[in-house]
Amino acid sequence: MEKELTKVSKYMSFLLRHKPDAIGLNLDDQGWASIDELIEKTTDFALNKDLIALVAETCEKQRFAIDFANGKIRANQGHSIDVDLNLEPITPPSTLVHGSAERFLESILEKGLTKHKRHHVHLSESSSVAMSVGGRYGKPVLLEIDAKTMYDNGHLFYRSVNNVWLVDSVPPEYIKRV
Ligand code: HQG
Repeated sequence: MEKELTKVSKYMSFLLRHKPDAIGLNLDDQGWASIDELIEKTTDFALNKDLIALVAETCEKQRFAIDFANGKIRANQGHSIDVDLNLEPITPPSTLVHGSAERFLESILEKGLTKHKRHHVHLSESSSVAMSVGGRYGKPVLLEIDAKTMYDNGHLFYRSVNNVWLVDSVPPEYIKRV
């Protein structure tokens, strides 16, 4: 069952964050898709409402939000396509962390953290989460971000509903390897 849930979670992340066009799924400006349409247009395997709700509910990182009243679903963050999540800037804790891989370190300490294809650079309050995020790309390294000084210097911080901290970039002077 867990394998099935992971498969569906990855599939929905791919569609709702990056490529709804892969199955001709319509997303509105805020990234919401109709659950009925998602089910109807999924032909590779059998998808149903209970499975979608179970994935959204059990997903450890709370990647999805479901609007039951309107029968819609969206990804909480991590998009590469243009969607407006209506996030308001908020004050960050004094430090945040980012997990990356050893092989990216030189470039990061030179250029800072950049968002690549995503909308934001993703930061966390949890070192263990950051280490597992970094470990996806190789030997993980933990970077401490001086969020307070960044904020005091005018950088905007946002927090997704699933507690991922989001910034446009992190210049190198705010980054320290732990
Ligand atoms: C690195 C997961 C070289 C950066 C997580 C990272 C997260 C640089 C990689 C979410 C760099 C980008 C996002 C620079 C940044 N030079 N490398 N100047 N600046 N990098 O996947 O933060 O499981 O786009 O350190 O929980 O790893 O998908 O970003 O290693 O919230 O729900 O370039 O993905 O969520 O990789 O992960 P990503 P990320 P999900």
